[in-house]
Amino acid sequence: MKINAKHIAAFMLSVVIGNAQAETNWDMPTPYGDSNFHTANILEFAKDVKEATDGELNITVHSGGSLIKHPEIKNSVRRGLVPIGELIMSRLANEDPLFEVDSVPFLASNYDEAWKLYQASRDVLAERLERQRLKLLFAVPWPPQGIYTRFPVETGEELQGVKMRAYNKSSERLAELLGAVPTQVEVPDIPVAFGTGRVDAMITSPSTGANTRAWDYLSHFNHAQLWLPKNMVIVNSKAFEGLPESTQKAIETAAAEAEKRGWDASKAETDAKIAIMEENGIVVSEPSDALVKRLKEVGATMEQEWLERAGKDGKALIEAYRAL
Ligand code: PCA
Repeated sequence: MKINAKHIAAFMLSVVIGNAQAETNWDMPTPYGDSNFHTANILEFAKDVKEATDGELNITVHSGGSLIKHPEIKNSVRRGLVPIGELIMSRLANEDPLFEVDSVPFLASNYDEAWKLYQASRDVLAERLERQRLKLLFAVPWPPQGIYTRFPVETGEELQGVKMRAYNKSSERLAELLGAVPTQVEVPDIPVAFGTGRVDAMITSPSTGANTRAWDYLSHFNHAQLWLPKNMVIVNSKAFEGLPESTQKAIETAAAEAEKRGWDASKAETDAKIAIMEENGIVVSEPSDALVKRLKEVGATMEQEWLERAGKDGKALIEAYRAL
């Protein structure tokens, strides 16, 4: 066969079309801002996937709830509106209490315990997600949660009647049991919520405290180390299975690396962000014996309530965790 211009044109066209078909673009909504370590980790994950697939899968991260607001992210991934997204696991507490096991006070309040709890719960959580055709790619904890106020907290009594910002069911219930008045506020809305007087205190990590410039509206941080809630990255199973096998593998490898990198980054955050808060005038303190006692009482009530909600699967999960 003689190669002529027509053949070459047809070949060029097939190359262009071939490339266009091989290249997949994914939009990925995340709830937290660019200065957050979770977002930085996810940007790196997206970069790793792109590199490993030679640009065949290009994930564009839309941080800070800019594409889809936090409360909608899970269902958007489930419905296939977007193929992949990040959210805090405990946000799914209303559909299944197992998703908030990482937010039961003092059940796992340091990194070693949090890792064990994750090991004990990962499979069952992945399986619950798979029932909704969602694949769990990786999960990374926030630093331990503490209490931010405009006054010192010595016994917990001081929190009576205080309007307290919460972000999941556990932070809401903890506030309630301490006699405070909880209000759900997403991280990007924190400065306005304080500015307009909707809230006067909050439960969150040193990370989110520093990222939202807590010193502009608060003065004290109590490093109570209540729990370490996790963010997770989920992908629509159908979208995942529609990818070539090599791309699926590349995602899984990048996810495993992101998980490890994320846990390390989270550990480094605690001290780094506490130092930034101190530099900016926040008074950081460890909880007094009286406060520990009060928080442990409230924690015991919440663990009991959680066990009642989570039934025998919850009991089995706790037993698996304690056996590790
Ligand atoms: N930051 C997020 C979740 C937990 C945390 O440390 C928040 O405050 O909403």
